[in-house]
Amino acid sequence: MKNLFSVLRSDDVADDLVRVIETIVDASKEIAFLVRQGALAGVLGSTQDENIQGETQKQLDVISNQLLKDLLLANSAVAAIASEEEDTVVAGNAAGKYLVAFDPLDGSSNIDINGQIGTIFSIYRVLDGIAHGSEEQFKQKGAQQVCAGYELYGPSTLLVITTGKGTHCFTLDSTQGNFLLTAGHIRIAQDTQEFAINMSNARFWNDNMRSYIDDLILGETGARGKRYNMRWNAAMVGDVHRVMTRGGIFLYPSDNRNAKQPAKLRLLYEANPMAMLIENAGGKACSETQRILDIQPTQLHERVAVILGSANEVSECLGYLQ
Ligand code: AFP
Repeated sequence: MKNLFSVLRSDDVADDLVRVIETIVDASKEIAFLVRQGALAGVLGSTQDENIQGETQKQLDVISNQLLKDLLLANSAVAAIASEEEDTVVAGNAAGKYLVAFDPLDGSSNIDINGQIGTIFSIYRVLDGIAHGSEEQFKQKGAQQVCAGYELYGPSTLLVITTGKGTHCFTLDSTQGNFLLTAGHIRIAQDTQEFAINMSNARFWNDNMRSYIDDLILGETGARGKRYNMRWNAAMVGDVHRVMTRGGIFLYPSDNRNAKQPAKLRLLYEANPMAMLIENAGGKACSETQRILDIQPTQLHERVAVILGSANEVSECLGYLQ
């Protein structure tokens, strides 16, 4: 079976970018070990601190963030990092060519229940003529990413990654410590009968989104004429991986719970990397108004509505919204 680095080389990925990916993979192996040890490693439970998102940090959020931050900033190819758990950008080597944005542990509410959790990452090239280590460096459209991926810490530890030449899935062979190719050039089914959304927010959605979801629930008795099933992992990595594996549509729409914060998911280190992965697997990834990879970021931690997955189903949903 091919390993990660032979696939990256066959995709002509530059050596210094391979080194950055290798650093992320090394950190994720450490995180995977700690996740598997759970209570035995003393990594469960919450800290007394809140992050810039206003969320109470779990111990594993802090540990995962520190691992990725330390290893990436020690890599001379990395000019700066941005993290869900960091208030602002952390500068690295001024001569570095790459920027890395990441959610060190996505699905934190699943940590203490032994649920699916993961790491999401996104890599850009440094922009010339913009201050080293500035937030401006990270305000690049998702279409500018040179690499995106997630690690899923589930029954097996998976790495799903794209450098723009298809989306590939690797499984960690824990006997040797290598990620081996287990699904190359993933193709997401264009149609689906499975949707993922947090239904408890239904009363806060706009009418068009409610109408779309109502028709999914009506199934063969309603406008869509076919039955739909529902899943909700409460961890984007788990829901997106199910979509990668058997199709589906994942939605976190805007809602009116908090007028100052209508969307929940973060653009830089959740929506953009997942959008690049989904599009490279033949799927579609949009906000409620446009292609996610075309969005021009204005703030480091900005949030965006997310509708992604099987291309035809995403188009159907957008038809209700427009
Ligand atoms: P946490 O990392 O705080 O658990 O949030 C996970 C997440 O950002 C994303 O991974 C999930 O899809 C979504 O939030 C779950 O949100 P709800 O808890 O509102 O369902």
